[in-house]
Amino acid sequence: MNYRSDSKYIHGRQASSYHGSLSVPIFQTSTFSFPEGEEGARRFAGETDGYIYSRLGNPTVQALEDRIAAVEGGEKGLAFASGMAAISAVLTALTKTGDHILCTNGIYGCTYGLLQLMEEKYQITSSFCEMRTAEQLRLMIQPNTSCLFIETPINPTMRIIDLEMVVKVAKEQGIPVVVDNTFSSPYLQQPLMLGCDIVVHSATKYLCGHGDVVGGLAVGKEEFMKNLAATVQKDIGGIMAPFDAWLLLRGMKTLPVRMERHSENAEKIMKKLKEHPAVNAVYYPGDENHPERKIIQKQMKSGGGVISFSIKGDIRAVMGFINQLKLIRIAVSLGDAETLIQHPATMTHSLIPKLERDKMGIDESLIRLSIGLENWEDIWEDLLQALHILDA
Ligand code: LCS
Repeated sequence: MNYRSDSKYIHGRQASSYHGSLSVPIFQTSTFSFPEGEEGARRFAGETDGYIYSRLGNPTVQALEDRIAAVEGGEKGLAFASGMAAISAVLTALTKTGDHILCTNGIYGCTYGLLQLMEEKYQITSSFCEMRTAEQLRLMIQPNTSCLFIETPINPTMRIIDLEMVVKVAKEQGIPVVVDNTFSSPYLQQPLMLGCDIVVHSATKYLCGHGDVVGGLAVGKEEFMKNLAATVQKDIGGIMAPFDAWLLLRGMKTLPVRMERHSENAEKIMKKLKEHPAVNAVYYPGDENHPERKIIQKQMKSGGGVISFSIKGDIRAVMGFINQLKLIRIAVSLGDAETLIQHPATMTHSLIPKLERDKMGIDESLIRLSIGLENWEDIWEDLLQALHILDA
């Protein structure tokens, strides 16, 4: 059945056939017994299908892998222990010593850390590009560039990259495009449908939605993903546990309704923040004055739940402000039912040297807010009472 997109979050490709169980059962098992030795040998040789050992595959995890592939519009999904496990597996599969990775000018702090590690250990270099125009992108591609790594919206500056433009340039040169789709979720943006090659997710965020799982997902072409599963994933082993896969299957059923509410709430809060005298600037894809508004209208369904903003004042003012919040929790991560606030320069992106951070547009006055599912007026009232201390 070719379901409409919202239904795919609930009814994925693999209908549960386990005694009619509505939810996919949790196969909490490390291994699978073979009916006879010869069958074990056949499974290892890849001659017959069937599970062997949960690092190589597990029915609950596979149901999630099928579900994410269906909602991203890709051929095959794979689940990992974390978003970083997914990103490191994909980048390991795409590179060899001496290669180069070209990234957006702004990536999550630990992705930056991974790129540093790859350079130190395997001489795989990386550089950052604004990617505002095709010409700019072409100039930054080197003969040894083995992939493009794109965050859009970029964490935490909320700048947007034109995926259609990136795909056009990448195809001219035969370079695969990897998109970290964490901030949008497949509900707001589907990079594979725009011609990108691989999508990665920190499933910890919107896909889970309830702040109770750390997980990662990747989706791409069948051949590439099968090869990745049989090599990097199998041998490095950063796999997802069956219970986490079950929680993610559950969380994803409500992703479309949650994303609608996150976006609605965020749009209202964005407008209020923009009017407040203690706020310097607001960065949100749902803002009609966002510098990449045209691209947003082309590739995103709505602005999503993350707003970044800067306040008037130094780091002491920032800390004073966030310490004053009551409903809003000071925590990294995003995409949860609870509204969360964090300070990128000293938290999620503190690993990036200050000079680089400045180039990415992350200064000390920047604050990132992940708008939750509460009543928006409660969120705003909390922000407002804390912003008052800046006026004082
Ligand atoms: N990609 C993006 C865009 C992220 O924001 C994160 C985590 C990751 C990948 C890594 O995923 P994980 O391994 O944590 O599942 N971002 C975080 C953040 O902004 N606050 O806390 C974690």
